[in-house]
Amino acid sequence: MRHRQFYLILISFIVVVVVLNAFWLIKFKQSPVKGGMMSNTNSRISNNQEKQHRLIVPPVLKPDSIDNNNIYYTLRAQTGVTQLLSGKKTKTYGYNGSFLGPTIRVEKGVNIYIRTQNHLKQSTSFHWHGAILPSSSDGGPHQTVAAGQSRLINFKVNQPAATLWYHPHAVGSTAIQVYKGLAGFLLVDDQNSRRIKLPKTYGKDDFPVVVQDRNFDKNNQLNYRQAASSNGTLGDKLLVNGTQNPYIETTTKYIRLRLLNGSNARKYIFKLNDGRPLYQIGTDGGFLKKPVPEKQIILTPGERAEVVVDLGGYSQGSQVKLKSKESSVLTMRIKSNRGGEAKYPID
Ligand SMILES: [Cu+2]
Repeated sequence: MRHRQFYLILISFIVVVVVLNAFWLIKFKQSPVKGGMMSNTNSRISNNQEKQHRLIVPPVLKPDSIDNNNIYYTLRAQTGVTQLLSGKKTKTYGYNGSFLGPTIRVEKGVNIYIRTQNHLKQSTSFHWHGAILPSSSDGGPHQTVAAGQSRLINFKVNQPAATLWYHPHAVGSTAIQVYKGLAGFLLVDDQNSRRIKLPKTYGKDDFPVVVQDRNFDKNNQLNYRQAASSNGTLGDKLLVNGTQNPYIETTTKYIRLRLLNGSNARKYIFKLNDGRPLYQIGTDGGFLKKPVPEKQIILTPGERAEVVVDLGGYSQGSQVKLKSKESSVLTMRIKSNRGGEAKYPID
């Protein structure tokens, strides 16, 4: 009798385990988001068919004051609500606004002071990704600013022109805080970047382009814990500067895109939809000596690449798309493609 009971319990246990396993296997296979290790590049992004929206260009942060070579800024991490998708707004984080942050634009050689303020209900840090600076100012995992507190950071900009970015880097909360919207561009200019014959009118022929995949729940909320995967958190919707399926209207022959992979785990393979080359002019560290035509440019999270798109060969009224695999990243609607210049190498 005892033996029979034991076997009954054992068999029920095995049945439960088998059923649960089968359930997870089916769910696992169907989910585009948690598709395992390979999904970092292969899982699909599904919002190509959404209505196109004009690309949001983050504003350039105005200094609080300038005194000789010292420039003072205030950067505030805060909560907000943002219209990211159609329908319900999304609860988000942002710097000096509800989502992402303003572009901080500095000249090599200046001394910058940034009053970093944490208006979140949790600690955060302010990390300057790619900047060459003293570790005491870098906002690494151990240099957090507690909720409600602020901290003045200072460093001298001491590197060549480059596209850098800032984001939180507090231990244990970096991924979720970036996911909710904390990220912004830090652009360094120098004599070279001012003199060089490349597109450089911000928001007109020179665009910051941060590419981020996100997973929204049915209430349009960013539910990181639900989306999180130990293989790297992926999303099935693509946001570019917080814009779904964005376009720009171009009015010059050359367009410069400062591509930043601001995603948690996804790798992008950028290319033009008609196979024409992208001219890479910069990497994470700044300008290349000369432009390099590339059929595709791969960026993993955190990486940047500056490219120039030559629109000279297209007819007015046509459009060209920057894509990653089958996903549309940015549509360029060509209003006019005369004027503007792009010359290299740097002499
Ligand atoms: Cu970083």
